[in-house]
Amino acid sequence: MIIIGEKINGSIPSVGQAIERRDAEFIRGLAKRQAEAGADYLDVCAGTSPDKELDALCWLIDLVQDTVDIPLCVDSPNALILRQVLPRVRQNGIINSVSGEGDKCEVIFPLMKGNDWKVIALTCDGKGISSTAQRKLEIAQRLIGKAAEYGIGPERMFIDPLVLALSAVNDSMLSFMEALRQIKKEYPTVKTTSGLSNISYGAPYRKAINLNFLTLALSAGMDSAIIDPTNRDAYATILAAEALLCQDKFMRRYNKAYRLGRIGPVKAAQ
Ligand code: THG
Repeated sequence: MIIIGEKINGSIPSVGQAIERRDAEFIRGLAKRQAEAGADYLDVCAGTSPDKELDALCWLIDLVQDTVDIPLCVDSPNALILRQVLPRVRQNGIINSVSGEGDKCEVIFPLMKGNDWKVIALTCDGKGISSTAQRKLEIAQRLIGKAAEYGIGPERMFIDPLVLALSAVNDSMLSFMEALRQIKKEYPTVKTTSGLSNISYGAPYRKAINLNFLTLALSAGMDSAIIDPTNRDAYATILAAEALLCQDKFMRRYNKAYRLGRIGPVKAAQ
């Protein structure tokens, strides 16, 4: 599982405040802890009002890449902002995101020519968020087709089938899983991803929903997740599910994570 660390996101209140007062040490701490916990990419999202976003995102990008050596997943709802910040990113990572909405693809895909930047593509368009597996697949097909026109292969794309809240849509998980299966069947080299919090929105004891979401999504072919890698339960759930699904030969990674103290009970300080 490719882990995208979610913590550097201004929509988390404590992080939003740290960004507002340009508290570099706070953000550096988030970057270091997520890197140590095993993140493959770090999501960076300013989550501020549009007039402040460009400055805040530039500050975050410079700071995080001066602190850790792992690639970024640059997250903005605004394709024009993504285009403006990309030149200052030193290590090619993931652009988060494009979708079938407006001219996002036309702004982003040309930036991916002749390099190995990857992109997250959300399965929504001008008609809104797709709720059936069929619609999710159709939008994915359209986005993958459009990327191909710019010479971008499916192996550089992470499809995010946008899971809806279970409290609002009864079969949300089933259509999400069905979409994952169909997308992976049609495009074996494409990657799939998702955030973790939408599924449990509006439900009590969200942790139980979130952790089971991870297991079920992994079994349906999800390759990546945008999560908090310092959340030991989430990390252990991923490693356990991978071992159970025969994606971890001789449980090597599970055992190693335990030995390193990344999963399992926290040992008391000596
Ligand atoms: N898809 C894509 N990008 C995304 C999302 C997605 N970017 C933003 C979001 N969804 C993913 N990022 C977050 C960041 C923080 C939280 C949820 C989603 C969050 N964090 C709590 C906190 O830090 O306090 C709880 C963390 C925990 O569970 O341990 O709520 O869906 N492409």
